[in-house]
Amino acid sequence: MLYPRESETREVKDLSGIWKFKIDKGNEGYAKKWYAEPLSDTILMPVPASYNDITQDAAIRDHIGDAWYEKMFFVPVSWQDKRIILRIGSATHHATVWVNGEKTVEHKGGYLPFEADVTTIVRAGEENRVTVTVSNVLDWTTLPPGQIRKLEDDMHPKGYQIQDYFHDFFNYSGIHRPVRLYSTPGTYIDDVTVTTDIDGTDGIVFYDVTTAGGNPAVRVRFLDENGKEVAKKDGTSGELVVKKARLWEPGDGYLYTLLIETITGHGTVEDRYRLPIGIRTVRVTEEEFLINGKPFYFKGFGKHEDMDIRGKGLDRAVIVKDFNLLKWIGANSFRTSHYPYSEELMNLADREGFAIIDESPAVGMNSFSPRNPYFCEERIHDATLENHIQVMEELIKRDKNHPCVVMWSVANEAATFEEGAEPYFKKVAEVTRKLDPSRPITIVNSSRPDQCRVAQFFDVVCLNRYYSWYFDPGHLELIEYQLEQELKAWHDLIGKPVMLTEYGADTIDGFHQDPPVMFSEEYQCEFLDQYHKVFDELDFFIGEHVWNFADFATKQGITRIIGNRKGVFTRQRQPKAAAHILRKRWLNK
Ligand code: GCB
Repeated sequence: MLYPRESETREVKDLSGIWKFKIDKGNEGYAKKWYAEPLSDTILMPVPASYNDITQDAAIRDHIGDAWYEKMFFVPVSWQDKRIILRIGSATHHATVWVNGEKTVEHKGGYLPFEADVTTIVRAGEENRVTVTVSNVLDWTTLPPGQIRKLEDDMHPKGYQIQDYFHDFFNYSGIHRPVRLYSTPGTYIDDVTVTTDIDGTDGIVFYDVTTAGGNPAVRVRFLDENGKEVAKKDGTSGELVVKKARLWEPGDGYLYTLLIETITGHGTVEDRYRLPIGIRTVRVTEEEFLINGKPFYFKGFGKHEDMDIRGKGLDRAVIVKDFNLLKWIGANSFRTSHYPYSEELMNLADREGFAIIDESPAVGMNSFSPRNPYFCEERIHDATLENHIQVMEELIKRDKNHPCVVMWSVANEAATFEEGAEPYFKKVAEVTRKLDPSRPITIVNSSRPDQCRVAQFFDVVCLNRYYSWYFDPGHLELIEYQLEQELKAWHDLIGKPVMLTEYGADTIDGFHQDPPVMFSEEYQCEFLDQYHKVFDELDFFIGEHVWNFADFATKQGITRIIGNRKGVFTRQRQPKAAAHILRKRWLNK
């Protein structure tokens, strides 16, 4: 799926801004056809943003159900003869979109884009109305899963219900990424898939373009960063050879441009699209993760899209600041825990040269108890698997051409020790590999090595471990002993490289205790040092992602002190003491 980019033949109009908004308290909007007329009794709401923290109203923050958005917009007169697409970067978790009262698209899944062809619905040169309904309800088929639970005891008023979800971040909702209109010619470039290889000093670029709305001839040109043409070819697919290619690598995000053109019978260019391309390879051996044939060691974090006020809404100031902090601290990579991040962020990661483990929103799939399994008819079942496959398809369709994506993660901390998890993840792994044979795949695991039933389907063992936090809290002296044993056991059993995708300790900035005590800055520092001692001894160990980059919002609960505080930075991006420890380590590693 192409990211909307302007060109000589395409225009983009951003509908971000202040929209009208209301929550549907009585769950009556669909039945009463709120989309048919302009919405009434609305408040103002920024787009993109989560709606939860924008007002002073706890009922809006904690609303379960539909929220309605509306915006009036003009379609430029010059688009009269164009194909016109309405595209939503993401709406969390389920959206229905109407234009001028007509239903155009529905989408399930809160973290991926979707679009509708509105050519025949919008009126160029006149005012049009877009209405978007966003639901934040999770069930056993959604990723992440959840359930609405009625509390029907005498402690709760009649009809009282809550939404359970099993992931550790706040269920922010709303239109989280930009809403855009874009135009293309009637015959247009629909998609392109690019993979790259290296042959000596040459870069090899394989491309495959699909067009729609006609059967035009296709021409591609390959340009370097100065706009100089370094290769070209005619045809919808083929191989380009770039002599003495400058490779994309972590820390040096060099990007070429694949300029794709469709040509009509008369030789005129009809459509034109420019795709940034990094030439690089990724391979995994039994002990190493190789980028461009060189061993790569992951230094970085599990992150979140999360910030005061805007919640999970895209904020360019925040993402640029985060990249600056990542560079400052000496990180070279991160994981999009626990869902696909914005396309705008992915574009920046290409440019800034960060390696990304790109994760699906399959999180919170861990067991209630061994006797109450998660992978069973009542919970994670065939319909969940079907949706999981659909999400992997959409994710790979969106992110397949990003050089920054070096590995797909199909899930975080699922109950991989359960019997039902085995066929489930075997299938997810098979499909993911087929969708993209060019990248390694992983599942982020928290099971014990002798109990996990799925690690063999994946290329890298990614582990989340909390020794001296959730296990033996306060016993920093046990980390070395416990961790070393476990990491070796994983490698002996699976014979694949191992990395830690989470290790961390909640730390309230400004709390000090020496000798270290849990929640103090000293504890976080000592905790990390102990883990690092072990990492540095193991040949098959390929990386460290601290949990988490920054403090982030969670649902309320007795173990969360206004959110999860395992950040190395505060939620406002100020460094805790541990940031300096990591900086010293990573800049020298
Ligand atoms: C985990 C989860 C992550 C949590 C973290 C924690 O294992 O993968 O989503 O936030 O632990 O802090 O408990």
